[in-house]
Amino acid sequence: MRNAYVDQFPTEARVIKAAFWSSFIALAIGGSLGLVQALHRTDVFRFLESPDYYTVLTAHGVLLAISFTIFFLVGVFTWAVTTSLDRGVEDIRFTWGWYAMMVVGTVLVGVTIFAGFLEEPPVVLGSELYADVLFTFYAPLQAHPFFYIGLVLFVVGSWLAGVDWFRTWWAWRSENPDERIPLPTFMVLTTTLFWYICTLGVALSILVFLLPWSLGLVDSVNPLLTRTLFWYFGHAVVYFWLMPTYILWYTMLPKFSGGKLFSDPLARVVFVLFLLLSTPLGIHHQYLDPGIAEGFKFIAMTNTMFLLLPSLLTAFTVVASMEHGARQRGGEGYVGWLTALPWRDPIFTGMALAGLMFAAAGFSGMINAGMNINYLVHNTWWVVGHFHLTVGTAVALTFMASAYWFIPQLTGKELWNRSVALGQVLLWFIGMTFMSNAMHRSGLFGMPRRTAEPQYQGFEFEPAVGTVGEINAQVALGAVLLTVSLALFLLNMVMTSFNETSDAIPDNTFAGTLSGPEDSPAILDNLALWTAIAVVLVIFAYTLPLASIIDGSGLFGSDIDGFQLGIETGRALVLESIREVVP
Ligand code: HAS
Ligand code: CU
Repeated sequence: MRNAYVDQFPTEARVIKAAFWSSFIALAIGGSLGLVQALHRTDVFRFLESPDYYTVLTAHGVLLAISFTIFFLVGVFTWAVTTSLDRGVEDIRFTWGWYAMMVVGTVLVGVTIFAGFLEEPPVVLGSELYADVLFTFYAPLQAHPFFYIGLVLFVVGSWLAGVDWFRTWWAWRSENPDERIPLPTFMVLTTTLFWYICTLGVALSILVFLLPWSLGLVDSVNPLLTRTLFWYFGHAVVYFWLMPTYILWYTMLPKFSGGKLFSDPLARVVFVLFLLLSTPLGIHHQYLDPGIAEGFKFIAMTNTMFLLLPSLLTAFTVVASMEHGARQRGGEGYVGWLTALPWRDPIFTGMALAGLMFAAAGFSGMINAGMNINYLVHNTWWVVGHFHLTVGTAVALTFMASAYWFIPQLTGKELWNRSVALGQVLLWFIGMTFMSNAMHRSGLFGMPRRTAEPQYQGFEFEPAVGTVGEINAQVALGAVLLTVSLALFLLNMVMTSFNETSDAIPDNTFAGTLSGPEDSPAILDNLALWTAIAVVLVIFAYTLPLASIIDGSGLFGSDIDGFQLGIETGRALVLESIREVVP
């Protein structure tokens, strides 16, 4: 008898499938735009006017970093909760409701951004419809109100999704009062809790400042305040993308490796640490911002270094679980076991390569996080290299690899072509190796990010090894390989949906554990306690910086010129110091 997800939960499977397809559409459009901009700024092939570059970059960032990731993860979370509690959602209409809200939000944001390509964007609500504010959308850049309204709908939709997962768990708990929270649900709930904490910042920023400002209700805003509120959310959001990846690495990858999860208690500790520390460190994105005292930046750096711990624990636990799998499959030796892993399986290989790249990404993250060394890499292509390894590979490649498992679970149809899938994940790994390596290298030599014309001010970027031409060629080559990989992924998804229903779909089960929940101290499941501590940490980390920003230039500030001047001066100083290093 078949025991795929769709057989257990046919109605939930439909919502999850819809969320996945929304995510794939965002991936298709956002990914294609990535190729356009890589070729444009490396000067390999240009068909855009340079101002349109920023519209493309905004669409690329928003569609991939916000829509692709979050649509996919709400699907993963719904699957994880319902499967591990073995019960459906409380009210499927509510589930469709939050999904629909997220779709309407995305469409509104998308239409607003894409209207920017028109010669004369239509005037709606008294202003031109466009939004080339990039995915970080803080002031002084301003978008059309629709952009902000769309974002609000999307975020509120995700909040309601959280309510849905909590309701399912509450219902389960009332019937199973003495049982431990199953690990996958525990992971979803802790993640949802920090998502609530961090999105408060962005909600405040949009509803109190950016939206009224773009509607013309207030004349000015305090750019540093909106930046700080954005980064209050903007670091935690990266862990919102990462946690579904970790859920898959902890609860599925050991099984795909042929083994069991090394430790359930350690996994719980990791997720508690993310709940505690994901938010009070956003200022590490603002080391170069004038107007925030060094001491606050130092606190953010310290918290960031502490937050390396759960990822290092993850590296240990997940690799130990893989090793256990390999040894079950007959693997031997200190490293020889690696060859016993199922490398022909695209699901396993995609996730393992994503993990491997994340190890490199962790190192570039540690460099970003150092206050002093950040001055060298901030606002350069290094950072872009960093996040293409993190969200662009650890997360995106894990999602794609897992889709090869999920789509059969959700449709009851077998994957169209496993060899194409294997080629696809390998191609992503190779393409990203070229692209991100070249980005990191050029970033070290001051190659700026977020510009269509990297050679501005006549500044020449000469890497220590190789030439700018060679770096550009590697980025362009990488981008082409990634695009081919993306096309192969989408092809496999589309063709799978045309397949016949099959009886050969594996059962919908999680990996077993070597050390299970019975070994976890009960206090780990005390969500109220951890949430309270998380809130206290946020209050400690943010009250004084926010108070001093408001004190310095007002709640609705008017000192935009001063802020711009600060940024310009900072940039000039950095360029000067780079010139000293690179004669
Ligand atoms: Fe970051 C900038 C610091 C992780 C995303 N980051 C960004 C931006 C993005 C981003 C999008 O401190 C740019 C934002 C913008 O537009 O300006 N980041 C860190 C640190 C970590 C980190 C310390 N980042 C992420 C993750 C992201 C992400 C995760 C997305 C998903 N990042 C920064 C800083 C900046 C920054 C500064 C600002 C830079 C600036 O100046 O603008 C850490 O969380 C990383 C910890 C990771 C590890 C690695 C552990 C290894 C594991 C692999 C296990 C292996 C397996 C497979 C499973 C310590 C878990 C083994 C395979 C076998 C075959 C055996
Ligand atoms: Cu960060």
